[in-house]
Amino acid sequence: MALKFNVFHLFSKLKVLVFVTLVLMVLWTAFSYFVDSKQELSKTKSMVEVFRKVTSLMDSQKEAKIESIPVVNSFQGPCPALSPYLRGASKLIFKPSITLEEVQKENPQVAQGRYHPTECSALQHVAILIPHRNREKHLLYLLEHLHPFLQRQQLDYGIYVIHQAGSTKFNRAKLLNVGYLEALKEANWDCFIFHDVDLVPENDFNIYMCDTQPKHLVVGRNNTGYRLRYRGYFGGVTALTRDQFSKVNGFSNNYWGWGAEDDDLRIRVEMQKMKVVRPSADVGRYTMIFHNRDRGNEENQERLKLLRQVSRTWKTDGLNSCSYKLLSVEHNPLYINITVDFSVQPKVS
Ligand code: UD2
Ligand code: MN
Repeated sequence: MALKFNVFHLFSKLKVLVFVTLVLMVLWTAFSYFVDSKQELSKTKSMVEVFRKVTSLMDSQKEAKIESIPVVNSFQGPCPALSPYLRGASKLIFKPSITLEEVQKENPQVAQGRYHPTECSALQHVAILIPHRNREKHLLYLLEHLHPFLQRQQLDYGIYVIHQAGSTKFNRAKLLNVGYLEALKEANWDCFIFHDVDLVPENDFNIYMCDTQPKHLVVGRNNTGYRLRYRGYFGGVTALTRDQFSKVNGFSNNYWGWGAEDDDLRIRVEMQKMKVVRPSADVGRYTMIFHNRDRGNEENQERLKLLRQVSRTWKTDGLNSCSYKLLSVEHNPLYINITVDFSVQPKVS
């Protein structure tokens, strides 16, 4: 009888124990769920915080871009030596019906003629200088192709069109000197590309950056069978750093009309013991949009005489003697337009 009672007593104790354990387990599960969700909540909160910070940073960058381009993102690394967006050779198509508005739409990231990559800091700040008068269609074709081309190269760039007003003899070289001097007033450009309005690059591996030596980018063009015209040829498109160009005192200002101003620059370069470099023939290819000789740019009869004098004249004829009457500087969406008048001497103040 006593044994029976003991067993019964033990059994009821065990039941209480099981019950208590069960209650404890339920409580523990509820407690840990509560703690977990609290942690999840704080995790989500911090993610939202990071996202908010990043977007506000991006917004402030956007604002900075509009106010004072270029912005060099100190927290970003430099762009790679070779852009991943390059495509190589391409067949160029020139649509006669193209409009400036269409080109603008295709280049939404270009503002006031300038662009810089947002994914990395560009290796060079490059000013493209285009001498111009009365070649609006050519300018449109060039802008259409050059903007995407330069963006694929991940460059921080600005396009300057230097427009000669009036109908006095055209002076390509002096316009380019003006472009250099005026562009440096608004940004600290590393590299200058002196670019004919009618030459369109065919291969984006032809990098629009400066080298340790002055660079001639036009190895060949369609209308000369893509061959170098002659040894020492330095026309069409050239790239010189700010220092290389200032070392030779820029172009001569005295070549009025067509011819030889490019040879003059080559002589200046060689006199400074610099050596012209070029891209390979398969890369340095251009299409020249067909044109006849312009009125006001007739062959310069003085050119050979001038060429013989370079060693005597280069020090006093160039950037340091380039005087001009600046008519306007307009910041258009796709390019900066500088208009100058060479027919009058500027007032000396
Ligand atoms: C060659 C050279 C060029 C220059 C010139 C002699 C090449 C590919 N180009 O060009 O760099 O040395 O001989 O001066 O070898 N322009 C106007 N409006 C005018 C006249 C000229 O905008 O009324 C500008 C325009 O940017 C043009 C450049 O000057 O591309 C050169 O003139 P060009 O195209 O008539 O001379 P071209 O093709 O013989
Ligand atoms: Mn031409």
